[in-house]
Amino acid sequence: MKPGADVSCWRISITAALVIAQSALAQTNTWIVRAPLNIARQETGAARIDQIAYVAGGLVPGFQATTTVEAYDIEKDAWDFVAPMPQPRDHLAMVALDGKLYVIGGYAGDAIAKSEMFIFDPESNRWSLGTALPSARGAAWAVAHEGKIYLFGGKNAAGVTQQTTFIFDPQGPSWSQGANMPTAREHLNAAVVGQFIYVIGGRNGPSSNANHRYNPSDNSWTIMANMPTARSASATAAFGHRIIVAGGEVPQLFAVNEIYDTIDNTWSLGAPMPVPRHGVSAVSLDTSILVPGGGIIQGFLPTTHTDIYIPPQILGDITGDGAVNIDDLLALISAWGPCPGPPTACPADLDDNNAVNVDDLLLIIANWG
Ligand SMILES: [Ca+2]
Ligand SMILES: [Ca+2]
Repeated sequence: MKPGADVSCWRISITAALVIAQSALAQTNTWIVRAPLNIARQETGAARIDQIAYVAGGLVPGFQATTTVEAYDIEKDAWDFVAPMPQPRDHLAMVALDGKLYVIGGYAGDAIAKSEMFIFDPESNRWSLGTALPSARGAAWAVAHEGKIYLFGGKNAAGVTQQTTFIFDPQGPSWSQGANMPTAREHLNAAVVGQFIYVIGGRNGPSSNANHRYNPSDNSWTIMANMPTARSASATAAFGHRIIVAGGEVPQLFAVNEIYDTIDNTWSLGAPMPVPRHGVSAVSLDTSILVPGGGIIQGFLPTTHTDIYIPPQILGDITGDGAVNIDDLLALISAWGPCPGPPTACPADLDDNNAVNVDDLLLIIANWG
């Protein structure tokens, strides 16, 4: 290998990153239509492994629960089917952990909570049976965090809304119980930011505006700033240190998109959903949030419509991934010097003085995180 070959490679990848960043930054706080699902569905589960986002189960036309699973190639903007689940499920909880998908609980078109766990291995395109929940749950929500799965709330097999926190350790494999949520909720959402899990919205009859922070390290709950608009079954995903909560239902279908800043403990408004939906599981991509399908009226009317939301830019985030970190520092260094001028964009010029210099470096440092 010639000396300097690595450097030129590095330059090419940084240039590619900047091109992506420029196209992303050209339109932030916006929704963009993506390839539709093959099957209209709502009350799904969704999760991402590497460059593939998966959408499993849900209610499909005819009010049937489905076994089907669709895989979205993020780079190609294309959907394809993978092996179906062993049993139909809607209102399921789903996470990705260590390269596998975990489907937990849910209904089977009957609104009666189930306890089974199904595990999908993308390498073999096969599903297997995991460790069942200690108690059946439907319309619960699960997240993966530091090698474990946390499942919050939902309804039990008798249809009673729960306050429970169940914790799955795949090393056991075993379920244990954590501290109860401050309030019982189903059709709720949760997202992980840093060391905390934020459990937001949901309902127990009327919708809730609760925003409760769970600390897995000491099994404690903290009540955070309420979501401005009480909603359930929203499209919810973490993006850097912010959490996007878009759409939802009860007592109506909502288009509102509210963004929670976990650092400031404040909420702000994002661009509303152009196609308002509920019962939709969102997936964080690198510079956007994928929102596949969902219900387009309150209650039941599933769609194939899929879009992405690009959150508002935060100062210092040149690469558009929602965080200010080493990627942004590298982008700044590669763009160092005078801006090329129109029509070439200069996203690393954070203070808009037509040069990428120490002022911009200081802005990155000031907004680090
Ligand atoms: Ca960044
Ligand atoms: Ca500048």
